[in-house]
Amino acid sequence: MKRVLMALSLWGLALAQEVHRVAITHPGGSYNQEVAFLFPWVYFFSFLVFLVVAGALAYVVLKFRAKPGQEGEPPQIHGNDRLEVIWTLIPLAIVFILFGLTAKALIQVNRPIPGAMKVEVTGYQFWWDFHYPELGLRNSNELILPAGVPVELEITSKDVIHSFWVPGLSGKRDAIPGQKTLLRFTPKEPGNYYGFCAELCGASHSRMLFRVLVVPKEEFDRFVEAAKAYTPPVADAQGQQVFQQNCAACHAVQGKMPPAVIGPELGFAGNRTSLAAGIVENTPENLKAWIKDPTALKPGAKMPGFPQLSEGDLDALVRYLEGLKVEGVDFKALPKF
Ligand code: HEC
Ligand SMILES: [Cu+2]
Repeated sequence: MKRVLMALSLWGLALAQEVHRVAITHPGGSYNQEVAFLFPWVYFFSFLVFLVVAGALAYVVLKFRAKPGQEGEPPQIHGNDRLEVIWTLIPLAIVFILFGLTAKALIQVNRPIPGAMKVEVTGYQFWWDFHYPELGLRNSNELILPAGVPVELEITSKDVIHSFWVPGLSGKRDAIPGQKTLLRFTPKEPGNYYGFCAELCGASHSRMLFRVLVVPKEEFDRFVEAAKAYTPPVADAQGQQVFQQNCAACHAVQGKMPPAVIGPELGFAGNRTSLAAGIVENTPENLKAWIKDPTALKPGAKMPGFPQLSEGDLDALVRYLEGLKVEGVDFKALPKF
């Protein structure tokens, strides 16, 4: 009884948590619109094949079953040329139709889009870096994109093989060290899309998530303008000092690409909807817990814990980090996909 109650309360807890809507068929962008177009065709032919095969089986079983009073072997049938030609040609036609439709979709999703915005995506154990070379901006773990504008992602890795996957927007692409793979799509529907690392990459592979924030074009432009003119605000002077002493060796707060990268960019930490590569909501409590002991949230994370910092220093640090943001944009209200 106790066990049942415990299982039920765990289940309730899971329900109360945010439900991840990982919709592969959600046509949130051009790539998934192609995929969503293919799905009904594949289902239609699968269902047709099932009906014909199951129907033929049922027919044969009924028609040729042993009847009362029947003795010995029934008459034997050895082949039927016309039938054999038919059941070869029809499946062949189905394969060709599916091949044609798939080839069309593949060509469509891989076609270069003129005027696409470039973003360099780099995978690290266990987080993602997003650099906009044309804009001179950088953000980590949350890729901000304007709705209706085509993008070209140049994906790579700095350590092991990862894989970039946003089910609501596009297919997967491997992130391979020393190699660039391209992924192109046009995000259409504004939203907060869940992203995943889809290649086993170490102890916290399952916690190597991220978000893609698709925002209306005007909001994106406003963000870019403010981000270009960004000087990291100092919401708490003591917090800034603690940061300089303990964190600045690994983290930058300028929103730009530093020459050597160790940890995620924290320039727009206050604008983030999530923390630590999309694993928890961006709240002061979660931020504090992360700084104290990152590996409690993410085993194997390559950031040391800071249990030695006093409560006062930690709170000041959190106020400083949450203050690192550009004003006038709100990403937390975006619907989640
Ligand atoms: C030795 C380098 C190093 C130091 C020092 C360091 N970090 Fe980190 N930090 C990292 C790495 C690496 C990650 C990414 C971990 C992961 O997600 O797997 C990270 C992640 C984070 C994140 C989550 C980032 C995100 O995009 O959500 C925050 C917040 C953070 N660090 C804050 C701090 C603060 C505050 C300090 C100082 C008290 C600090 N870090 C010190 C390397 C470091
Ligand atoms: Cu990974």
